[in-house]
Amino acid sequence: MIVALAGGVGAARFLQGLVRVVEPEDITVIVNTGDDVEFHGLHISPDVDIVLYTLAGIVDEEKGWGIKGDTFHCLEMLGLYGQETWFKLGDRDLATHIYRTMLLRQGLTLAEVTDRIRSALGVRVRVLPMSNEPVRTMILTDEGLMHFQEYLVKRGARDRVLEVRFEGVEEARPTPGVLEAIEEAEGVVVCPSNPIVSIGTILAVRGVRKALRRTAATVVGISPIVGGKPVKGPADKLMEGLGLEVSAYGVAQLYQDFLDWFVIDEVDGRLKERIEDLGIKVVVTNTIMRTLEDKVRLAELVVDLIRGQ
Ligand code: FO1
Repeated sequence: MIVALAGGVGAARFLQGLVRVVEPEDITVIVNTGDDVEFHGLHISPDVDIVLYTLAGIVDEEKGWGIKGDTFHCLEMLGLYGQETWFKLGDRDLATHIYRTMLLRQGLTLAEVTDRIRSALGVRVRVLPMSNEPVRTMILTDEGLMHFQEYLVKRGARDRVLEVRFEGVEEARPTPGVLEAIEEAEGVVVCPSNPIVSIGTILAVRGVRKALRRTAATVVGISPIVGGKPVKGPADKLMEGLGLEVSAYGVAQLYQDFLDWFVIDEVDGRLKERIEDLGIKVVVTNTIMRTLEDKVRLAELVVDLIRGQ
C-alpha cells in the first residue's frame, strides 16, 4: 500500500500520475480537511472534492477545483437573495455539498460520506479525510482572525500573516484507518501541497507525526516550492509570515524528523547539500507537472525511491 498525504490541486495532479503507476486500489490518500467551510448551510470539503473530482476526470483542469463546464445559476439566485457569493460554488458542485450535508445530518461520518461520493464518482483510490471531527484552519492577520477561505479567496491572501491556528485539532481524532495505513504502508508520499495549511494540518492531527516517524515505510516528500515560489497557492505568504525560509530547504526543515527522501526541482539544485545536511536524501528533477507524462514520470520516480530501485 502506498499512502499519500494530500492537500488540493498540487496533490491531485501528482495522484493523477500515481494511479497510472500503482494499482489505484493499492493507494490510500489522507486528505486535509482544515479548509472545510460552511456556506448556505452546506458542508464543503474543498481538498477532498479536488482530489475526488480530479481522479474522476471531471475537475475543471484550468482552475484545479470545481467541475469542468459547471454553471453558476444557483449561486446567482442566492446573490439575488443577498447571500455571499465570493466562494464560487457551481451548480453540479453544489449537488456534492447537498448530498454530503444530507448524509452528515443522517449521522454518517465524514469518512463514510466521502466513501459514498468516491464510489459514485467511480474513484478506485481509498480516500480518507484526516479526521471525522471538525478542524478549522484560521489565519491571524494584521486585519484580524479569519477562516482560511476568507483569507485566501475573499481577500486574495493580501493580509499579512501573523499566526496560523488549527481550531479543534486537539480534540480531533485521526479517522479510523489513518494511523494504521501510515504504519503498515510500503511507502508514504508527502504530496507537493502547502506545507503549512495542507500537510501541516494533517501533521497536527493526534498521532500522525509519530506514525510517520515510526513507520518502516520509505517516506518521500515532493517540494511544493520551486525557485522560492509555490507552484500554486499562498504557501510563500504563510511561510514568510511564520518566519520560515521560503524555499525547498524551508519545507525540508518542517519535515526533517520523518522524511527519508525529498524531491526538489532542478532550479533548486543548489539547495541539495543543505537539505542533505538535515539527514534527508535528495533527488533533483523537473517537478513541474504540466502534462500527464510529467505526472507519470514524477510518480514513477517516487515509486522507484519507495521500492529502492
Ligand atoms: N478557490 C478560489 O480561489 N475561489 C473560489 O471561489 C473557490 C471555490 C471553490 C469551491 C469548491 C471547492 O471545492 C473549492 C473551491 N476553491 C476556490 C478552491 C479552494 O478554496 C482552495 O483551493 C483549497 O481550499 C486549497 O486547497
